[in-house]
Amino acid sequence: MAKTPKFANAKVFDWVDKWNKVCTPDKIVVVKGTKKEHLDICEMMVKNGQFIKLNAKKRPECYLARSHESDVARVEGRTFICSKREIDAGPTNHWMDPEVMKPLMLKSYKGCMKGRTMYVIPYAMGPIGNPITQYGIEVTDSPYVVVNMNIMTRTGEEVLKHLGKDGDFIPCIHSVGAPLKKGQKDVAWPCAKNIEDKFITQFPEERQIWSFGSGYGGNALLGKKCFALRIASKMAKDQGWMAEHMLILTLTSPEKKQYHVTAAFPSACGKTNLAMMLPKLKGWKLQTIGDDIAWLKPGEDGRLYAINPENGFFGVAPGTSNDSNPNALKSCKKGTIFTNVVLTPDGDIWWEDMGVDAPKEGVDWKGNPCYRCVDDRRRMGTKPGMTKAEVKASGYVAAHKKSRFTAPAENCPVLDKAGFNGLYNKKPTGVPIDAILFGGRRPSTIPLVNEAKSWSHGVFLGSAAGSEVTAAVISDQIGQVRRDPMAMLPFFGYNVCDYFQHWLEMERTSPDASKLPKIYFVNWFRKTADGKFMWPGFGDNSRVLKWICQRIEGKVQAQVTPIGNLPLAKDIDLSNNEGKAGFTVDPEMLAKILTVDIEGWKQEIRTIGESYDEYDAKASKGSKVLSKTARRVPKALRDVLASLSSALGK
Ligand code: GTP
Ligand code: SPV
Ligand code: MN
Repeated sequence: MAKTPKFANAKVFDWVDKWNKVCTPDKIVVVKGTKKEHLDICEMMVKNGQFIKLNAKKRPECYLARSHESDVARVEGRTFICSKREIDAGPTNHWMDPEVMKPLMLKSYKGCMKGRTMYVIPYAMGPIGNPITQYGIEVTDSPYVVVNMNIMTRTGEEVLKHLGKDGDFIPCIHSVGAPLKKGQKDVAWPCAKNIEDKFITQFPEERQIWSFGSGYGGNALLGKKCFALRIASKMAKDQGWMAEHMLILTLTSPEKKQYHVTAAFPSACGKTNLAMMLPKLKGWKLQTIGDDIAWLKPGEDGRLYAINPENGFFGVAPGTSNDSNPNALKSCKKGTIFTNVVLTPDGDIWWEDMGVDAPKEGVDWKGNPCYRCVDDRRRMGTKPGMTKAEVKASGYVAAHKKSRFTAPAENCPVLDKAGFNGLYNKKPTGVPIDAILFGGRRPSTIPLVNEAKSWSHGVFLGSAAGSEVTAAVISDQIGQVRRDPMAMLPFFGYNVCDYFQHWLEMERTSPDASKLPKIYFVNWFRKTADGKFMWPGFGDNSRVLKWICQRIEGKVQAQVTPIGNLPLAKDIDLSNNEGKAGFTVDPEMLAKILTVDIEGWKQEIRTIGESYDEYDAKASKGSKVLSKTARRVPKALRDVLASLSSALGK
């Protein structure tokens, strides 16, 4: 057995020592967080066949990993909130009694690191020393996790130094769940192959994270969804702040006025794209602070101040192109880890809709050869000579649909360095937020942008966020809206009804509620009957951001409607970035996405009500000992729904 190293912090020692005894690794390495150590681990993984080093001229210090076919995304069905009482996990989470879960998982962890190295990763969520920042220790047997955590969080000795003797942190344990026998050769992507053997477990009251069996993304990089959203949302609820699935951006007007905006869109609905967008409007500048998670704390002045707790971008690869998101592509130029994309013969990477020609042949995400289509330079098939139609019909993609890049934030050409470092006016407060956006993929009904009439109306709009189900997801639910309140559905660390109440409380407990951010609901995804996007999206979304800034300044009027305040079409700036007219959106189309679809909204109200009813029904199940009212969708939200319903008429 390996000897547990010394740590100045007794709680760190106890955590590492406990898992050393349970998991019995061959060796323990405490991650220092230096660049040399990072590259040494990457090179070791190359030797072991777990990484492919990319062409150093084209992609310096970049590597490609191919995951096991069973381990390509978060596993929501195996994600558990283990609060003591089921009611505290709420109607949207999988719950298990911690007294049952712990022994069960301990059985899996027993001897699980045999033949492997146990890494101890001290990490910070946020700039080290910032008052909003929190700390974690992740014990893991995955070098892939170590190098991804090095990019996604601030890791290493500095964190241990900051923790000192008694600094607090969130203890995390992770194992891929694949011990090695003596002399057994490792595989390229070790993990538990059966889905039932995977566990992504949060203990919100004890503030611990136990993960087993998966090596992928949010399942394994425990600082991200497990800590920064599930555990942090519970901490935030207890302590009066907010942990949200939101990007943070800084927008500067031609008059040099700065605005800070956060936006919560469900997974794969455009956060990374909006966070790094190139505005199409002359004189407007956009900078990135974060692309996935925001922690917001109320200041004494009543404003909400935000930091991005992360240090890198774990972005969706397919669709990222020079047209859609040039800044994301530039962020991947060096020091990036790619997972499940195509390897080109010259040691570079490629994916569908990257906006560049596919190589004549390459290696797909499964490690099999793939070939450029004969009639489409931007698509690949499994055999030479295939046509685009043949490939489309087979459903084949050469890069996995959920393939991702792990890129250092510092690579982003438009990073707002001060904001990213948690500074505002040189003080470590985080940045004051002017507007909060909610959104999702809504092919019908939901207008381009809708301004909430009040904070509680905004909370209502957030609670009703969601995306329409497309054929790619669940075929028998096509056209239905899957509600994803505040884009947090997979990430609530506690009861969703209490979470709604917490949002409402932010206004009630604010020292000056008039200073809270204005709330908007945006929808870039309206479609025509024949399935075409009605709004160009991407850089053109700057036109919507400008309108929002003008509303904040009180510079433009709005159409006051029952559902909220919508722009007058004339107030959406349609000039291009040379300041000339040139933007092509059909005026009829624009008018349509700026109009209240009365019939659509009646249907909308019905289904929002149904989602509330479902939370209520499940929330009161097994809650005999508790006050039921505290566990139901707050009355304030029901009131908004009722008044909207009567305003629209039957
Ligand atoms: P997670 O990292 O999973 O949380 O996703 P995300 O919210 O960061 O989504 P991302 O920005 O990676 O976008 C996902 C997909 O949405 C990509 O395929 C984009 O091309 C597409 N997308 C993003 N913005 C727009 C837009 O304004 N219009 C349209 N039509 N598509 C968009
Ligand atoms: C998401 O699914 O919202 C992601 C990817 O950002 S993961 O980190 O895997 O959760
Ligand atoms: Mn995300």
